[in-house]
Amino acid sequence: MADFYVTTPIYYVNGAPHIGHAYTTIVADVFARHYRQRGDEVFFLTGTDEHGLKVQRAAEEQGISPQELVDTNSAKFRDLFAKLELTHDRFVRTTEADHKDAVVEMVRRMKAAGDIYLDTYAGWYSASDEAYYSEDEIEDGKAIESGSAVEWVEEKSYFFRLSKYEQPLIEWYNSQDIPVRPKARRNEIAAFVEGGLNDLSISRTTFNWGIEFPEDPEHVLYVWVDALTNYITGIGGFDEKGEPAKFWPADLHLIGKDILRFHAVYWPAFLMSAGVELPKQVFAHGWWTVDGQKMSKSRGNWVDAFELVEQYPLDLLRYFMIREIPLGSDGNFVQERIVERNNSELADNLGNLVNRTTKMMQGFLGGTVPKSVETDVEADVSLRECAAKTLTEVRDSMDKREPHHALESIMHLGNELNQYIQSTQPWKAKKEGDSERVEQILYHALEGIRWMAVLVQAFVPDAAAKILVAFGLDPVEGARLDALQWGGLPAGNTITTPDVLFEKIELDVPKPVEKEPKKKSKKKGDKKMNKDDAEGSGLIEFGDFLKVKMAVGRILSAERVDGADKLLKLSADVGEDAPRTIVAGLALAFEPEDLVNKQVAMVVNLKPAKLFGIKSEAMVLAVKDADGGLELAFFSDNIVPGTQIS
Ligand code: ME8
Repeated sequence: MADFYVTTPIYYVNGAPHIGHAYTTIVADVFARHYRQRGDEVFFLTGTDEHGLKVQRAAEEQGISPQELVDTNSAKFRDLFAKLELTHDRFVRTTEADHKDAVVEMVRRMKAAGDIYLDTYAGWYSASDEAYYSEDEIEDGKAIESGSAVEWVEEKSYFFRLSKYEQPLIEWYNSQDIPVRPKARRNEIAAFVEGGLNDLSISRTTFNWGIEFPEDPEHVLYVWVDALTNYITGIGGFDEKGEPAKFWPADLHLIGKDILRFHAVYWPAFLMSAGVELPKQVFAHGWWTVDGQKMSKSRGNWVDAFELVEQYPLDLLRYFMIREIPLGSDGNFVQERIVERNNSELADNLGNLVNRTTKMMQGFLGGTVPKSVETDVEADVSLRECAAKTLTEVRDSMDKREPHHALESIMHLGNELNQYIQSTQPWKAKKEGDSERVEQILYHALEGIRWMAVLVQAFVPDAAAKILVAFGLDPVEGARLDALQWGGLPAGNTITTPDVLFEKIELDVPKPVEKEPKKKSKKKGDKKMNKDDAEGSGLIEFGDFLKVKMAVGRILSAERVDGADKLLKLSADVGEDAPRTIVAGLALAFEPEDLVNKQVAMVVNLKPAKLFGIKSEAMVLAVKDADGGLELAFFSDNIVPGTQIS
C-alpha cells in the first residue's frame, strides 16, 4: 500500500486564525481525503508554531506569559480545524516534549556533521517574519519582500554552514521530479541560491522563549530550526535506528509562497546536514487578497476564519477555494464570486441533478434501483466513457497538484449528466410505456451521479456523503476511488432524495435605490435623460463583469499566419494542462520572437473562433495607440500563468 504524507505550515500563535490559515489547511485536507479514497495510507499533519521573539512580544503586549498566550491561541486553531471538519492525523505543537527531543536530535546531527560554529551576528532581523535579512533586502527600515519592520541585531550566535549546501541544493532543484513547485517558484528559489548563500545564524541570546540551544543554555535556538523540525516530530520523531518514523519523506509540504525560502533552502539544507532524506515536494501556493486588496486589520478587510465558517457552508468554502484559483496562483476573495459558484455550479449543476433524478426514480420506478445493463445506445456509451475519463483526469490532476482541474473535470461530468437526461428524455419513454428504456436511462443517470459523488467527495464531503447515503451506500466505504467500477450501484437499493444539497444564496449587497417613476417631459434635455435610463447608462452589474474570465497567459511560441499579414498564431500557458492556441491581430505591431516568454492579459472564456482555419481559444487584450500601433499589458514573472485578473 502506498503512503502519502502531507503537511501544512505550523501557524504562529501571536494572533487568531484567518482565511489564509483556513485555505492551506483545507487544501491539505482535500489531498489527504483524496489519497485516502485511493486506498493509500495517509498522514496529514498540521499544528502551531509557538516559540520565538514574535510570540514572546505578543505575550508581553498582552501582559500574560508566553505559555498562557500559546495555550489560548493554539486552542483557537484546533477549534477552527474542528469546525472546518478537517481530518488531520495530528495537531503538533512546538511546545510539546516530543518535539523538543526531535529538535535536539536534529541539532546534534548538524553539529556532528561539522556544520555548526560559534561567531557573532551583526545584521537585520524581522521579528514579524522571524527572518534575517541582508542589507540589499532592506529599504527604509523594512524588508522589501514582506514589508515587515526590521531591527539591528548584534550578538553572539551559533551559525549553520548554509553556504556549504549551495551546490547540493541547486542539484536538488534540478532533479527530475522538480521537488519545488510550481516551476516559477523553483526558478525563483534556484536564482536566489545561485546568487550565493551566507551561513545562517541559528541562535539568539537576547530573549528566551524557545528551545534551549543543546549544551549552551545561554542561547535559544532560532525558531525556524525548531519549527521546521515539526515535520519529523509529527510522525513520531526519530526511531531507535535514528531514522525518521514511518511516512518520511513527506510527499507534500504545502506552504504559502511567503515561506518558500525557509522550506526550499533552509529545510533541505538542514536535512542534508543531518543525513535525512529530503521531502519529495515543497509546493508554494498563492496568496488570497480580499476584495482585491491585501488583507489587513487596518484596511478593515481582515477575514477572521471563524466568521468565514459562520457565513458559508463548509462544502461551499472548500469548493470555492479550490475551484477559483489554480494552486500556486493568487486569488481574490469576493463574495459575489462565491455566490456565483454556489448558485450556478453547485446548486444548479450538482444539486438539481440529484434532486431531479432521485425524484424521477421514485416517480417512475418506485425508488428501487434497476439492474445495470451496458447498452450500446450512443448516449449511454458516451456517458460511461465520460465517467471513465473523469476518473483518470481527477487522479492525474491531483497527482499533478492541480485540484482545480480535478473539480473542472467533475463538473464537466455533471454537465454531461444533465445533458444526458435532457437528451434521453426518460419521461418520454415512460409515457410510451418503454419500461426497459426507463430503467436503462435511470440506471445510467444514477450510476453517473454516484461516480460524481465519489469523485467529488474529497472536495465537498458533506454533499457527497448525503448523496451516497441517499443511494443506500456507506459514505466511507462507498466512496473508495480504487473500487470505482461502472455498474457498482447494486440493483434493489432504495433511492431517497437527500435534503437540499446546496441552498441558493442571495447576494448580501445593498438593494439599489428604487427609481422614481418616470415623469413625462417635453424638454429636450429631460428626454435625453429618459433615453439613457431606458437604454441603460452603459454601466453593468458586477455579476456581468464576473462572467468575463480574464487571466494572465504566458506566450510560449509565436509565429506568423500564412496569408494573413495582421495575424500571429500564439501558443500560451494559461495554467491548464495543455497550452491554448490563440490567433491574435498583433503581427503589424510585434515581431513574433519579441512576444515569446511574455506574460499578457487574456480573456479565457470566449467561445472559440476559427480564423484562417485555426481555432483560437482565447483573446489577448491590447490597446491601440494614437498612431494605430498596439500596446499590451505585460505582467512580471512573479505571476503564475493562469492567475485571474479581477
Ligand atoms: O509562517 N493567502 O506561520 P503563519 C493564502 N509559523 N495563504 C495564507 C495567507 C493568505 N493571505 N496568509 C497566510 C508561519 N497564509 C510559520 C510557518 S512552518 C514550519 C512555520 C498561510 O501563521 C500560508 O500557508 O505566518 C502561509 O504560508 C501561512 O499561512 C503562514 O502562516
